Amino acid sequence: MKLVSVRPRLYLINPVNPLVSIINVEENYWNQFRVWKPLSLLVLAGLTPPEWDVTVIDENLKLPDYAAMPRPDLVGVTAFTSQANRAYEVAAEFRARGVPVVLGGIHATMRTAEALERADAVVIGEAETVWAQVLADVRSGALKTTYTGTYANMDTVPFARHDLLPSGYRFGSIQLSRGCPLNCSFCSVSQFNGMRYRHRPVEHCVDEFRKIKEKLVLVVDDNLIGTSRQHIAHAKDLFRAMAKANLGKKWMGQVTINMADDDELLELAAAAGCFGVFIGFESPTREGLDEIGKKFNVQKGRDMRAAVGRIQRAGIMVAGSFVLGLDVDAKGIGRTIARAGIQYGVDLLNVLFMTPLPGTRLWDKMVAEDRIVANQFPDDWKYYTLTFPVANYQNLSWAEMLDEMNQSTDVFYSYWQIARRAVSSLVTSRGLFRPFVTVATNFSFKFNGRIDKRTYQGLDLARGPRSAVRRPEPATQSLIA
Ligand code: B12
Ligand code: SF4
Repeated sequence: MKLVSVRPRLYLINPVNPLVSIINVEENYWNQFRVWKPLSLLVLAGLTPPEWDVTVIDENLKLPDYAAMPRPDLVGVTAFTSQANRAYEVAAEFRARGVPVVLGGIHATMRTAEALERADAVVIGEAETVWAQVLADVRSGALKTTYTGTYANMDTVPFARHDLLPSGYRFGSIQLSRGCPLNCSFCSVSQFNGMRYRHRPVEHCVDEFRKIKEKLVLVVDDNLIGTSRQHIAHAKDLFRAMAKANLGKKWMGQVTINMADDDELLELAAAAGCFGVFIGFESPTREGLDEIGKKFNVQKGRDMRAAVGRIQRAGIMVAGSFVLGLDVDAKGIGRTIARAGIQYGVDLLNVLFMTPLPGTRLWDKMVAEDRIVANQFPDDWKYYTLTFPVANYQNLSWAEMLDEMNQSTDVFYSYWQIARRAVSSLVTSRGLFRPFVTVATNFSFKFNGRIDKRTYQGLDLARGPRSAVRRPEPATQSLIA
């Protein structure tokens, strides 16, 4: 049926994960320092022609009463895998009222058939090349079931509509590049955005930064500096332009450890407003890195502690991320990871369970080996937050996985370690901002660990393997210095 409204109404919805809210402020005061704006829908809104009346809804802030809201003409729902079943509930609610629903984003792309059973249309891949067509087809009453977006030309990525969400977010967000060549086994970025870095023009980046109201910004790029000399040169140009524009923002981003190798890069990043970086160390052992395929981290002669120290001396805090539950991981890995985090000197430790997400190399391997245990889909997608065990792990039962996770939190986030980190960042930083952020985020992670422990009590451990298929002799583990 054709849409005759002159100003059709579009709702763009970011569904909440029912188990783990990204920003559970009621249960953990410190989480308010980690409240970021969802970017995909703001970009989609930027791609939407002006005749559409667009409302962006983030269920993480508050669950709306959709029935009490004006009936939209079209609903677009995004979802990471962990949000998929809530996305389907939202879709069902609107479809029951006769409103067409389009699903898009990483999960709908990787599980298109599943999404198509629950929506009128699915946008596969990046939306820049197809969204205008979807809207035109809705208007002419000729919506197709699938639209496949190709990798966007980064000159055509619109400015995100930062004005569309209410205030209340501690962090604004922005994307300056897409893609990653490293293709780690558990990650879907190389599959979804491609193995080549695509950069937005530097002047677009600077101009869009200016449009963000929040003083703190999350740069969502998967690796802001890249891995080759050419990428680093681009990053320097970008940081120079940002510093020159005097944006008055403090931002954090994701990088690889090679950032520490270039003093000029570090200085420029700090001058551009960088106060923190998130680095995927992934595993404290060489065998773990081999398993994941992140050989980049095992470069000869790399001293992780010295590298982290160099970044911190530039005034930039370092959050380290590790994966727990690799095939080479055995009992004691939780403490080993915590000790590696302490030894490297990171300001923050983020430990996640190895989780086969659809579309990754790990998913293909675990499906082939019949190791996926939480497999009642779509309902079980809610466990795919990387904070629940979902598969059959080689050397650890589910109860042991939870125990290892709790141990890593208890060791790294003991009050003594938090106090030690606060003092160390006071001594090495140029001002109070970094020490404050260190303490706030440390408490956020510490108390989220407690919430997780409670959530685990609701997990049906009997579903998981009680004892894992242990290998006769766990391989000797060589720790990365
Ligand atoms: C920023 C980010 C976060 C932020 C989210 C902030 C927020 N409020 O949204 C935070 C830190 C909170 C986060 C959390 C998690 N994240 Co995260 N995150 C990202 C990251 C780095 C960037 C996302 C982004 O903003 N991209 C920029 C936008 C513009 O791109 P996009 O989302 O792809 O959107 C485009 C298209 O997909 C499409 N599209 C998207 N939605 C829709 C909807 C419609 C209707 C249409 C038509 C099109 C469309 O159009 C957009 C323009 O082309 C991605 C990696 C990546 N490169 O995307 C990982 C990523 C999305 N995260 C991932 C994961 C696993 C998680 C966690 C589950 C675990 C974790 N890492 O801690 C949690 C979620 C916890 C929970 N409770 O559910 C995975 C998801 C994989 C999957 N299959 O689900 C990713 C892909 C990274 C990876 N390693 O694989 N994340
Ligand atoms: S985990 Fe990071 S480095 Fe590895 S493929 Fe994903 S984005 Fe790239």
